[in-house]
Amino acid sequence: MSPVTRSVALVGAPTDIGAGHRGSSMGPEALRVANLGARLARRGMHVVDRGNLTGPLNPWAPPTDGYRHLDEVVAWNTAVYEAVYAELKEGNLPVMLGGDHCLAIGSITAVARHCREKGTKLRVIWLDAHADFNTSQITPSGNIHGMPVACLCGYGPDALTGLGDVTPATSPDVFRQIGIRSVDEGEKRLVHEVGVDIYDMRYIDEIGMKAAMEEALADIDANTHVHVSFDVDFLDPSIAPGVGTTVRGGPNYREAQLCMEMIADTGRVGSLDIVELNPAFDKRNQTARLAVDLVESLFGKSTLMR
Ligand code: NNH
Ligand code: MN
Ligand code: MN
Ligand code: MN
Repeated sequence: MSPVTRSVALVGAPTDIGAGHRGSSMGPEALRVANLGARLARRGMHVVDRGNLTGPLNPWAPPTDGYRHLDEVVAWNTAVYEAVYAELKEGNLPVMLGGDHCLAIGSITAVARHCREKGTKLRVIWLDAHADFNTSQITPSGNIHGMPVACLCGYGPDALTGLGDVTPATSPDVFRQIGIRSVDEGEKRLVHEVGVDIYDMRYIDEIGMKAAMEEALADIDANTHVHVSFDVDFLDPSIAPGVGTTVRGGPNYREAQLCMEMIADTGRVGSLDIVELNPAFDKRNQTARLAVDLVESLFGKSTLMR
């Protein structure tokens, strides 16, 4: 761990604008109730809670031209982009509290700009059951939370691919996707075509979380900024029921903890999204508490005795 105290800024984005279920708008408060800030402070970090961003309400409308709520998604992502960029500029480590996963378009566009300005290499560790690489042409739902990685790589509407200083904000080689087990048909063709590095559950089951993470983290060096985009549906639903889109066969607690500890060991984590937590599906805030526990591991809480 670096000797300097790290300043962490919590930025709430209470919206379910890109999701297929209502309720992830309550995610930021559930994470606060689960003591996210105090837990990180206990780890020796300086924590400031910036409160919540604001944006349009969810009109709960059907898709138009393959997108649900595109204008509102653009508004929320613009707010996230500006807030996350401002924190990075001040030298803080932004933790974006979603909200659904469409908000990663804004946060990662900001991180990508920061990396370009600093001359650092960007690595995005995408923890998710889903690849989130749909486009308006192939999406089965029109829900933009299924599209953020595609948008960040330039496959999406101009208003989302061009949020930042450069279009597109990133490229497929930046991403390492872990825990993937639900990919739509057209989406599967597209991720193969563009070459996204995917560590799916079949692969993790076969070689184990340790070997999979060693590969996924292999080329991180001292000049790398690691952004973790933590979709809580990454976790097995038996331990994390509080999400809108559960998919069986995800990492158990020990695998998820090891995954977080290994990312922490790189010492390069520079920004984080915690998304898709949906308190309307949760039981006694257990999924929020689990997410907080795992984020503590991501920031250096270790079970290691040697
Ligand atoms: N692939 C589906 C879609 O695009 C579901 C996406 N849902 C997610 N993604 N929770 O992480 O509609
Ligand atoms: Mn996702
Ligand atoms: Mn997901
Ligand atoms: Mn940085």
